[in-house]
Amino acid sequence: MYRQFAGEDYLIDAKDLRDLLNALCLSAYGSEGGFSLETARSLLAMYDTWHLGVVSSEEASKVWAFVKNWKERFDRFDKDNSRSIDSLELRRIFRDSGFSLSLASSMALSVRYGGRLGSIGFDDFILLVAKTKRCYDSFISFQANPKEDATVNLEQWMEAALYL
Ligand SMILES: [Ca+2]
Repeated sequence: MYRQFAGEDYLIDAKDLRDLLNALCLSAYGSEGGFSLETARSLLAMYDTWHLGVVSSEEASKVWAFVKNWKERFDRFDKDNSRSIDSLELRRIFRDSGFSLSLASSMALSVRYGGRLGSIGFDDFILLVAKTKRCYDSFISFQANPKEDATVNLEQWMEAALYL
């Protein structure tokens, strides 16, 4: 299926990735993921180290593994079966994944992606975890030593933050 969506150049851009992930969700879960182009862009950015706007089939399969992993958490922590994640469920998900997120950060994410009611649907959920992971990984890449603050100049910060 990856080849089919990659086209003749064997590379997968954000639009290809969106269509591929929706098709994979349909085949795995019986319903499309409802992924937006913006979510596909952020998923692609996680593996697009050199900012080329494309990923390989192998990288696309890693994106799919990432989506499956977080879909499992989304389903498991959506205790009220609302098909959406509220701020409390979001904090539990991050805690379960071993990713410590401050109360202020998780509240900001809830409002940013879930509106005033903090109700986050699946597509926005995947978008926010992709951006959060990329944001975290960017910081790590600027750290000289683990557990220390990172040193980053304005140009590096802008490039990293604008490609989340
Ligand atoms: Ca819920």
